[in-house]
Amino acid sequence: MFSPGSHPNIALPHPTTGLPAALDPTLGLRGDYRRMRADYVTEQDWEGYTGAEHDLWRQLYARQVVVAKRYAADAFLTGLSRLQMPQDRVPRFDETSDRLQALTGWRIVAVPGLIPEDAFFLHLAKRQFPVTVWLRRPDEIDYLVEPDVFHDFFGHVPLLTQPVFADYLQEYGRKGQEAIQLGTTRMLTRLFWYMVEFGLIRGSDGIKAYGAGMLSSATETAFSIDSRQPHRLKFNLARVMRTDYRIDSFQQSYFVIDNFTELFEAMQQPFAPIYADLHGEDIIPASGLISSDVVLQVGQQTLA
Ligand code: HBI
Ligand code: FE
Repeated sequence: MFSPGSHPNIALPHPTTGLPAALDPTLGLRGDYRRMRADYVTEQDWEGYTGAEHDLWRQLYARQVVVAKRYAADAFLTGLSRLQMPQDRVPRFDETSDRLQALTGWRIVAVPGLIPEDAFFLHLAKRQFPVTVWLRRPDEIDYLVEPDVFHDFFGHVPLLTQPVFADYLQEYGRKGQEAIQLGTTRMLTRLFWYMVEFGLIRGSDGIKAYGAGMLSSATETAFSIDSRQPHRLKFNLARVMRTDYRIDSFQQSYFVIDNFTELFEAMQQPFAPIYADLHGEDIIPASGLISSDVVLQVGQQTLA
């Protein structure tokens, strides 16, 4: 079972066809991929959302804002208020895009759902964040296998108001094409997983959550901060790049940054030498520890 709010990694080739999942019709991705441009951008069609969908957004927002107030990084909460994200209806992307653009130069682009990695990286490199247009069904309020508009919008967009994080994510996108050429996208994807979807940051009163995967989930945010089960380790770029992850349960390790500058600076170095160094190294299991780890909390790992 996927953790609520999180999403699977589409970089994994399909076991039988070898195609990336987003290109593999047998996987039956949700979303309408017929009316879009070559770069996967589509229309949001805001008028097409039903009253029931706006109501579901309201319920999701009300629940997550309580979680966020208690557990989210200040930058996330500041972003939420700066964007004036609607609480009682699905947001119109254009409205929020204009506010976001004024703050950090990022815009939101509407996409049908999961898109291939090369397209995803290209958007990030252009300071465009792809946001899925469809909303989960009411019976999926706690359980979701692909990112929807609530995960993408509520989870990801607030931090794009944070200038350093915004620059970090653009540089991440820029490094995507090189990774594809070098065949190292798995390493880059792990960085996205742990440091965009499930990142923790030290705050003035303890560790806080900033990752979109946890902050769009009703239950993983509290788990990531309060539970004694997962490891909490100091962020180290090469270490993250060789750490396996689970898409079907809560994380077994979380990486903690001191501030977004730390992340941005790690992103400024050339990655090719790091990929080369990591080439022969073993993948570390999601619950693993290695001698060079700076361990903030050893997890009991009773979930595993
Ligand atoms: N597409 N719409 C969408 N949203 C994502 O988060 C996403 C994607 N395609 C690829 C992808 N994520 C990942 O493989 C990242 O790790 C890069
Ligand atoms: Fe996401």
